[in-house]
Amino acid sequence: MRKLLFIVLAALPLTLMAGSPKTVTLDVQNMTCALCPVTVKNSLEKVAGVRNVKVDFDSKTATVAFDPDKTKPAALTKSTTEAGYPSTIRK
Ligand SMILES: [Cu+2]
Repeated sequence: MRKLLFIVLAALPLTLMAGSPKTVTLDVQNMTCALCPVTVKNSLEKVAGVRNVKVDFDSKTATVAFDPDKTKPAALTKSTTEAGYPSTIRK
């Protein structure tokens, strides 16, 4: 029991230190109607490590906050592309 407590306490700082989220903006193609952003958002939220997605239909962009330890921007563009919306990372 004591040992378990020690393990929990020892692991705590690691969780706190785990990569702070990064944010990228994607330029998304093929969004032609009001429902498209929903599909794009869903496809991005499926990716493990994604924390928050905001899709803007007017500017045809998706802003994605993600955990860099769990995923990378290439996985995000791949996911929207597979959903039918090729995207590129805005630099
Ligand atoms: Cu649509």
